[in-house]
Amino acid sequence: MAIDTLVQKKDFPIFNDDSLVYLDSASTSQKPIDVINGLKNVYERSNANVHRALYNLGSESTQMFESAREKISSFINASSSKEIVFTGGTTESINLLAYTLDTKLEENDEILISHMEHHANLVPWQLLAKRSGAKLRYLSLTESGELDLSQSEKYFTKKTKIISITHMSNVLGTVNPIKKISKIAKSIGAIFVVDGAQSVSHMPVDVQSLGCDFLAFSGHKMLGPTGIGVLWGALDMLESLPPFMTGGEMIETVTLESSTWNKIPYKLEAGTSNYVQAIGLGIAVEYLDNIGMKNIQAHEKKLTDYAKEKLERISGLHIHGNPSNRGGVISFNLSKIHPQDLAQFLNEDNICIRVGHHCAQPLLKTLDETSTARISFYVYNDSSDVDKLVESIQSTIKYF
Ligand code: C6P
Repeated sequence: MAIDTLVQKKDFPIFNDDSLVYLDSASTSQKPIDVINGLKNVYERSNANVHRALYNLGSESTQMFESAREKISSFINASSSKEIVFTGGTTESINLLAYTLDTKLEENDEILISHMEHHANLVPWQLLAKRSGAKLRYLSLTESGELDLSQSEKYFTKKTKIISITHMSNVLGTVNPIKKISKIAKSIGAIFVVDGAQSVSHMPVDVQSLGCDFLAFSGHKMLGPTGIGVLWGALDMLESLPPFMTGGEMIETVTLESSTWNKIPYKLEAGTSNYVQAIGLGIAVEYLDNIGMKNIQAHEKKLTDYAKEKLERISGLHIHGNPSNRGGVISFNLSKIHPQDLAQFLNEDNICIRVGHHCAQPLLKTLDETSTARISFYVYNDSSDVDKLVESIQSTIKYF
């Protein structure tokens, strides 16, 4: 049975080229015209720096910026829009934490992450461990590509001060049991950071129900512009952080000798924010809300099941991982064709997939691969995209 898109493709100008098969939304999503026009409107009609300009344009842009913060806050069910810190994206959000949480660490404390983390949720913690003398530990994975929590008492101990885990793997598609880990983190008094780069865009995410302390995500993966992302934190947690970057807006008073800090979230938003992009992200969130995150999750599940079934029938094709809870991502290898060659052949048919290590080299090592091919779905994909992919893979195999 054919699976239709969840949106009108004509909402997305990039699909004016109707031969385009875009299967790389885990990398970045395409943008609806509402978001594109929203950015244009701000620049054409309301542009002025936020929180500074005491003229009408300035109040207008400030109001739009703060209203975007409100929309994003309710999108993830934060308790208050003060809990939304605008950053450049997931990478910046996690780096902000890794630079400011050092105050909570002592030598021989432990930071716990996993083998499935993206480099953005791995390298910052490696550096923090080096700076603080803390030990970085890794949860390993089961055969099916899920977190191995079978020996949790060995990993979650009194020494564990920070836990940082991805909500959804960008390689295997595994959706991790965040609520369960939150409970364990609370029981040992550890701070729990969730990398939501692949989840906030694809499923309902409610920070209060997840029970974590921090959540990082990127606007460009959820129909929004590049250059904007969010660090959500429980208010008391954010308030306990020292400043990250310093400069304009994050201060309350400055003298030649010393400075005092602005309130949260502004204390963590030094300099001119990417306010136009934040407004664009507010529009994207409205667009997603109108579709409904539950519908998006269900749509991607249907497409993923459909694709898995068709891909599994291709001889010599191996899908990595078989998690019980998988989002809209599938990674695979062909026995006789390098992923890079495959991507080049698919490109001839205007089919976009990602190949490589997906910024998760340790995970690729556990898979015993240096590169995989990866497809990922979003609201504008349908089953004809999968059919075209499968056809193109089959003709690539024939060519080789
Ligand atoms: N993954 C992918 O193709 P930024 O680049 O800051 O927006 O997001 C970083 C990031 C962090 N965590 C996870 C789980 C991610 O998937 C990503 C981005 C893209 O898989 C680009 S490498």
